Amino acid sequence: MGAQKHGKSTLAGALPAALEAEFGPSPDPEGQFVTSRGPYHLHDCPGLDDFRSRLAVGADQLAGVLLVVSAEDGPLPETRAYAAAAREAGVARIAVYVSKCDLVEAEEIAELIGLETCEMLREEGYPANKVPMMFSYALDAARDPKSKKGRRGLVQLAQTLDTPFR
Ligand SMILES: Nc1nc2c(ncn2[C@@H]2O[C@H](COP(=O)(O)OP(=O)(O)OP(=O)(O)O)[C@@H](O)[C@H]2O)c(=O)[nH]1
Ligand SMILES: [Mg+2]
Repeated sequence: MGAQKHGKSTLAGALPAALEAEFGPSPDPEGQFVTSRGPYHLHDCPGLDDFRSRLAVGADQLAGVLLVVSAEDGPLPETRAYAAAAREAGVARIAVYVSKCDLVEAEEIAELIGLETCEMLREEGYPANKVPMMFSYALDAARDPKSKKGRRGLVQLAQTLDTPFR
């Protein structure tokens, strides 16, 4: 989940092939990707309404939520609205993925965006010091899943998902 155009679909599209290159083939190519721990099902929420209706059907069925925040724009009011909806529905596991890190001049800028997002999550009631942050850009991996550079951030993401982060 995350604000419009922050890179959710690019990430969702790049993950399966990049992780297949790292961990082997996915058992089900439809929305599934596989890590060293096993298969995951990923749902790319196209908007806040879709996310809310998914939460209404069963927030307890969600293993967790990945909040995508563009390093260029930072957390927007829309980003906060997603976080508030997740918190209200009782989603405990949340991780921050700072996308489009290739568009900012220095790593520190992306880090600040990550911290700003965690601060926003804290305001929404999440234990910010326990929220994992990841920094990457999915575009390279989307273009070429075999590109090691593009893959690095996505493999880090998979490893984070494999760790109980709360
Ligand atoms: N430079 C760069 N551009 C990116 C990256 N990820 C996504 N983009 C670009 O950002 C734009 C939006 O990306 P999407 O993946 O469609 O974003 P989204 O969050 O799914 O957008 P909506 O579904 O419309 O809300 C596209 O033009 C992507 O090519 C990235 O890591 N780096
Ligand atoms: Mg999209």
